[in-house]
Amino acid sequence: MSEIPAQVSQTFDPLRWRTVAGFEDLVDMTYHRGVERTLAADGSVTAERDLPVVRVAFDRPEVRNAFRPGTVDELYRILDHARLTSDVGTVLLAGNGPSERDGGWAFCSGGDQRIRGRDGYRYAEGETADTVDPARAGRLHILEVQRLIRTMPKVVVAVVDGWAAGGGHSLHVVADLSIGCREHARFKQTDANVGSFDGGYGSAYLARQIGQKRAREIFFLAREYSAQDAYDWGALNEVAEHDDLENLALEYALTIAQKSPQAIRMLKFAFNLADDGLMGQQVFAGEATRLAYMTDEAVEGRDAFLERREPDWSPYPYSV
Ligand code: S0N
Repeated sequence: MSEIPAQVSQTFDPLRWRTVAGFEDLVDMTYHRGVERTLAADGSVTAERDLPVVRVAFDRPEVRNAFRPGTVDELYRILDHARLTSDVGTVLLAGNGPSERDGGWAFCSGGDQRIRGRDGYRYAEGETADTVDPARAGRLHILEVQRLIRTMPKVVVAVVDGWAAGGGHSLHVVADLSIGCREHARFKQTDANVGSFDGGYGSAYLARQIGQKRAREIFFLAREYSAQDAYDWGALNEVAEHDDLENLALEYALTIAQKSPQAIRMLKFAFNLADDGLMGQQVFAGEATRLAYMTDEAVEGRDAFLERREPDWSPYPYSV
């Protein structure tokens, strides 16, 4: 039986999660695996089973969950672990909160502006242009995270419980599904306010979702929008009351878990294909090749090579 984890967010129910082993060193993020625990009358845990879902959350509520390079490193590491965990089908991406200082809620407010230099982001506060590792400064590696979300064979759900601003807004856009809290979720694309611009998924893919005029308005005017606005425009799958948001996210994960993993994976990559160009085709085709390797026809090709003979394709028709 796993230990009941620490309370990482006001909306986090520790009884429904366990800390993922090997990630005890996280500083800016939290990472939990969903569990179903059975309790005795005295509250002790009598049984436990893993659920096919993980919760990945920004844990810098004092800066509205802004990310610095170390945050992005942790996020990438967690997502890659989730990608490789074969009994996890859904990844919930959230923000812990509220801020102890002012009670504000955030999903993520994008790049940490306090450590942005002319040559990119400092790895940590206090780092200078002389001490920064040039291999890390200026790396837009949040874009690597976006690509991982896009190509991982799992459903990524943005659970927006507060501000989604700047690069945080873009993460919600790139997620497969998004749900938002009626009371606290706020959307604002501040990139142009601070001289940054996500010219990829954050903008162009947003326009695919909600149309060119509205996407341009969101970037050019940087207004504040509610969860209901985002839902009405097709940028959000569902709006939930604050107390129901995590339940709804878990319900999504458990529903997805009832579907064929292969079908979900192929559908995700099929949805991506047209917008992702040749890279989208490559990801989709990679899965098709993996399936083809399971056929007798492909086995015949491999065996013929290994046995140094001509392949016999006669059992395999051109028309099916
Ligand atoms: C989120 C906002 C709207 C919330 O407003 P609210 O509720 O009034 O709170 P505040 O009082 O403003 O904030 C509370 C405290 O949190 C700090 N803070 C908030 N956001 C950030 C942030 N992004 N960086 C650092 N600190 C932040 C506030 O300063 C305050 O602390 P105190 O009281 O101590 O000052 C509002 O906070 C807001 O507008 N935030 C800024 C949002 C923003 O502009 N984000 C950056 C946008 N750009 C990116 O994200 C780029 C992302 C990226 O990496 C990228 C992607 C593609 C291509 C290039 C890049 C790249 O730049 O590298």
